[in-house]
Amino acid sequence: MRNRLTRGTATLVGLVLAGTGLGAVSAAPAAADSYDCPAGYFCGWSGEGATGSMWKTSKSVADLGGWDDRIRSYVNRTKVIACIYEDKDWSPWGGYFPQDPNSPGELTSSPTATTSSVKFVRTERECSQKAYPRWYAQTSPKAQGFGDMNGDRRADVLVRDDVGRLWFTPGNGTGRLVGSGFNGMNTLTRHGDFSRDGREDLIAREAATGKLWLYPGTGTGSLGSRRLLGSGGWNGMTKITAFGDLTGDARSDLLAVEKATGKLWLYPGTTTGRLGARKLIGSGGWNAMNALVGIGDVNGNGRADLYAREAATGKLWLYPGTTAGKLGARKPVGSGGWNAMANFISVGDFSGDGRPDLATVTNDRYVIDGYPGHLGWLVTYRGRDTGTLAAGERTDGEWWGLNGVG
Ligand SMILES: [Ca+2]
Ligand SMILES: [Ca+2]
Ligand SMILES: [Ca+2]
Ligand SMILES: [Ca+2]
Repeated sequence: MRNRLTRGTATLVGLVLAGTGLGAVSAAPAAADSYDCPAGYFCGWSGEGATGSMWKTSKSVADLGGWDDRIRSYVNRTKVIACIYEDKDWSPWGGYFPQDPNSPGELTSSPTATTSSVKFVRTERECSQKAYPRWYAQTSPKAQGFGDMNGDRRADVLVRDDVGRLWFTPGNGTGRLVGSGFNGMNTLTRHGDFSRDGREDLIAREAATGKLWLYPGTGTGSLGSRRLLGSGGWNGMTKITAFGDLTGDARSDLLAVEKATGKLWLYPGTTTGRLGARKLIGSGGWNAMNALVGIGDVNGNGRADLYAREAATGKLWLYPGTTAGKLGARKPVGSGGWNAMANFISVGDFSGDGRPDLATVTNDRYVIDGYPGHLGWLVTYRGRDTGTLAAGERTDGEWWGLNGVG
């Protein structure tokens, strides 16, 4: 999903698009000369409509030199995004336009020539910043047992970008590539250790096959060779959520809703790192919920608790895990408005007070100053000892252009 056109004008990309002459110009009908641009190149012409002399490059160029502010029409015949900047050195501040790959014959034309540098990237975010967002977390006084892939008691986030690369962000603003090809997965979830080595793992559902895969964490944020956790049929389930321990055997369990029945099932983690026979923990009605979050043990009874978002109302409910291995009477968390969240991230304690917290990323229903459209904000909620959350803090507006976080 491309976010560029739907983002509000208060965000960085919205502002720079508004300021660039190139952004207002759409692709023109084919001009014969645009076919002169070979596949694999970005080409610019001194005249509109691919007329005049042609400049071409297959590599990023920080300074167009003699071609600075001379390109009046261009085409992107590479297979990646060409960021076209008003300023030299790929500086986004003066304005830029992310040009997707063009088909032969397409081109973009403008009467003014403002291009000063060109950079090739895989994802639109990278025109202005890193492929991954900035994530910061404090060190927790105690290990939470989840949300921490490298075992430093600091909450981590896994980020999937638009081209399916997976980034490990350890909570100090940096990120590291730990995988690719994950766009074939339509569920990514993690909550503690399933493989029985004490290191947090990632669970993913493969869209094409309905298989469930375990990617064992290596304890550094990286992932080892995957192995099959569920041989098929998982496409009949929805909201697959690594959850934490509900059964009381200190092993992490998995939850999922059966689409056909709305039943909520628990798949217990076993001593061999597999999933045991499933148990019914919700007899129906769970299709009314459109997000589940394994938030951790928020009320301190040693059993994992669940947050669930009700689609019709946008309410978030706390379902406390009971010592009988079931879910107790629910109570509301906050007053609604949770449908403005695209992602819930169960990261554990990022605030450093020992209690699990919740991180969210907004969708375009998120309202700032009375106006919706503010997708891609990281909004963080500190956990309280009542199992509910403190007011959300708008933490960072640059969590856009991603394909999932967890
Ligand atoms: Ca960590
Ligand atoms: Ca593990
Ligand atoms: Ca609990
Ligand atoms: Ca906390």
